[in-house]
Amino acid sequence: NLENRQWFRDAKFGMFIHWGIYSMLADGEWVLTNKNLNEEEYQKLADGFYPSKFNADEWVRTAKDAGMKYICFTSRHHDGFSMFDTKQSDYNVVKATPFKRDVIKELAEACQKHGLKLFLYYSHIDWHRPDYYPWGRTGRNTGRTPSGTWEDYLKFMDAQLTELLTNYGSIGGIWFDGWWDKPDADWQLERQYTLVHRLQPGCLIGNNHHKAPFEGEDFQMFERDLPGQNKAGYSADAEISTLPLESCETMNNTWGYNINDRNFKSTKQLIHTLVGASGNNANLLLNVGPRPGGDFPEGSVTRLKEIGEWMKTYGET
Ligand code: FUL
Repeated sequence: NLENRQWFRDAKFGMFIHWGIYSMLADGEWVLTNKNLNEEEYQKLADGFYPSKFNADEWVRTAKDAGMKYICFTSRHHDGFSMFDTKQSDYNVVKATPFKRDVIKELAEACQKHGLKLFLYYSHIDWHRPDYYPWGRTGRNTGRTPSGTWEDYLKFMDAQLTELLTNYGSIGGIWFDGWWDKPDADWQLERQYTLVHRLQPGCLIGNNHHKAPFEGEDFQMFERDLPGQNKAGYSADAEISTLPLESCETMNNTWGYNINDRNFKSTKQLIHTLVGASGNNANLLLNVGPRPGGDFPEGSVTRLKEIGEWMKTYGET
């Protein structure tokens, strides 16, 4: 574990990937709640998910060529749709879509082949399950009727984490997110963290809660800010810990693919952010929101290429 923490510190640069059935609506990963959509209708998006251009090898090579050492992929975002083969719910990419391919399996193989580590974003929030109840601050209006218990929900997450940490070889880390939706809920994070570390002692744990880390976490992340800053407004209570640090950023404004979001930062600005993170002892996890068809938007591709050129000259290997 200490060894992996050191690996993480040295890695410096990774690729965040937000991709799910929300990508089809091309309006960011929060579209279900931001646009007050009917959740039952939203589920039907899965029927049309057939990303003919998805090529895990190409994604991973693109990251590697940009000088990145790891990838962090959304295994399940707040909409509750699993991008992997899970027995815990049929609402997943293999069962519910005509694509039927296990995206995480393909990514894990490609990462293995190219020597990058695979991290998995895992949402604590779920806007789909009726046992994610009482509803948190977000996702209240999706039209669900509550059923089941909080204990059921915790068990569901434990079972999914067990699958993720058993079926895909070595996982670099779990990037938890969403605790802040229900700060007063009994999350039993200690139990969850113990499970993760029991299954894969080397798997690093981070939790995007915008505070000092909890017991059991291995790295601390800062959403859209460098450690110590609070420009984005998430990190007011974030004390910098002695753990390895990571800052995550988008290239334009949204994480998930957004057809209207042309507000790309320049390559120069992005390199500046990377250098700034490094100077603050933090990694940069730079986001790409692939299109529904599975390819990266041009804006991202050109910037990644240019960053790669810069890394060849100035980045450490
Ligand atoms: C946030 C999420 O709510 C966003 O959708 C995104 O995944 C970002 C990295 O973390 O907390």
